[in-house]
Amino acid sequence: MTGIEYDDFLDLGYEPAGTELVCEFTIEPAAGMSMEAAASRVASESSNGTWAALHVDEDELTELGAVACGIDGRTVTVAYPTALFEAGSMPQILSCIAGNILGMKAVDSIRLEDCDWPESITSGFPGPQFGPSVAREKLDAGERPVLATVPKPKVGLSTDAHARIGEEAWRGGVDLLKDDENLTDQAFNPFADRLAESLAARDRAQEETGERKDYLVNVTAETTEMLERVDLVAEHGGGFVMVDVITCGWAAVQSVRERCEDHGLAIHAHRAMHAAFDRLDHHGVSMRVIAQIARLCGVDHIHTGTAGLGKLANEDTPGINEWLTSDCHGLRPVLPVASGGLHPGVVDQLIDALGTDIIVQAGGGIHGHPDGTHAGAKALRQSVEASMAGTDLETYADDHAELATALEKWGAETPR
Ligand code: CAP
Ligand code: MG
Repeated sequence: MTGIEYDDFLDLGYEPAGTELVCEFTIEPAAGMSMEAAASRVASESSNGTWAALHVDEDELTELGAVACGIDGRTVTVAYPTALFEAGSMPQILSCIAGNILGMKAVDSIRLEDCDWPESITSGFPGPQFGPSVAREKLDAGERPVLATVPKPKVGLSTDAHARIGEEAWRGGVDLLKDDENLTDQAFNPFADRLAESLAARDRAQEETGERKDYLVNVTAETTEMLERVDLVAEHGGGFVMVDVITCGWAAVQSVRERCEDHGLAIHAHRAMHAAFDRLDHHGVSMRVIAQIARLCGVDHIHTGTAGLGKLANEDTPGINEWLTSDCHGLRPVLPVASGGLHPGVVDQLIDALGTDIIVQAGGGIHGHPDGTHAGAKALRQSVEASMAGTDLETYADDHAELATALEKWGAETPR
């Protein structure tokens, strides 16, 4: 017989094996609870332990206990054996490392900050099909950032208006039209009509500009329905789909990834609801971990923020983008998306902060242009051309009226 109790899950001298998933947590122990005691409870409750001492026949038990192997201030490091996890199942992994422990009384707060994923786990996941290569394989962006726009207002436009705005933006120099996160299949703009009309507009814009264009159509829905929408996108000659990955859930994302492999479709991940997990710096799940999960599950693009330049709160965009494009046991990289309150006047700062291997999405920053969508798209494209040429925006605006108008309206700041 072997006993299992909380203390068994703490070993500060333990060196994690290369095959183990190593997670970093920030914890605030409850009153009267030491860091060690809290750490052992985190390791126990997120693997195979519980509050009562257990006595089990070794012959009937596979040893799966995690080990709290490091404490540094309020940071706790926990190592998990691969056998604890079902290969290729993100929901099961998260039910361990981000499950009950986030609600334990033993801690006043706990945040999953980072994970070091071993190959024994990443090999069970497909990773992205394309990643940053979409810029050259599916579009003609070359070395510059890919430009995207969401028609605004975000919902309520008719299908005709949506497609018309898309065509004006594409003709103005944008590469990708993108649905908003809350636009799916509503009566005012049904999915199938929107798909067909927008792709027809895309084809006209491609004809006129000589550049490849595409559409990030939002397929978010109940999973079976979502897979049918993916098939419809392929049938209509689309090259991309968009999914609200947090609200759909990772199981659904994994199903979409499989279906997109069949059709060669790239996946744009919108992260609506991420702030419920990562907004507080002492509780929840960090955006860094959410981005890691998304890469393993196989999205090609994911929103990671604007390095503080936009309208939304973000954490550590440069650090997250670096992880998304660094080696991870051979998984393809992910193309980061900067979005939220962006306009031509901040593009130079954005590229300084995040580089050019990004998607720049501007909704209000294009459709709010005083001369309308087409001029707004041209202004955004001009701001990128200026940055790529190393010319400051003001100087470039001397010969580019659309950019000049945008700078006059918005300057180099994003209003809150
Ligand atoms: C941006 C946006 C995006 C956010 C998402 C919006 O519109 O369409 O959903 O950027 O946030 O609805 O606000 P604007 P994040 O370009 O008009 O601001 O990228 O941080 O996930
Ligand atoms: Mg949006």
